[in-house]
Amino acid sequence: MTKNILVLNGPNLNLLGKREPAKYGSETLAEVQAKLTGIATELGLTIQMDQSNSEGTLVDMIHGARETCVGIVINPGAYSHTSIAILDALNAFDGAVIEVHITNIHAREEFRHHSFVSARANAVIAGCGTQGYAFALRHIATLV
Ligand code: CA2
Repeated sequence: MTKNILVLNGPNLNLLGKREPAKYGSETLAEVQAKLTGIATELGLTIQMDQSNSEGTLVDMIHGARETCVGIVINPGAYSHTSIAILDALNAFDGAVIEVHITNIHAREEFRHHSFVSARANAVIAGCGTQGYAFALRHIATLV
């Protein structure tokens, strides 16, 4: 069976490509998904891409991945800096986890410098723009 990867995006990332292009780039989430689907095919993987603005829904999606996915690429958005619930859900997931940030969170406000999710992540990619998702997918292919 093909290895499935959950690509999960947190709050406000539905606005990608529609607002603040100087900070987050001009690619929409749908365009990112189209690119990742092509790369996944090349790598012999499939992807499921989801986004939610709600912490509980993100937790539920991570729980769902326990049955269906061998890896998770996650940009938890602002919940990176606040959510122990998302960290706990990821700790209950057995596969590989890559954390992605479009911006370099370490070059931004101090409150963005710490991510709870990083304690669980196999790797963290920050500051590569939306290309970071592709880097994450290529790396997770080496882990799963
Ligand atoms: O750099 C990242 O990917 C972040 O996870 C993005 C979050 C931010 O809270 C994190 O500190 C770093 C914010 C996502 C907001 O996404 C938007 C995209 C386009 C327009 C407006 C917001």
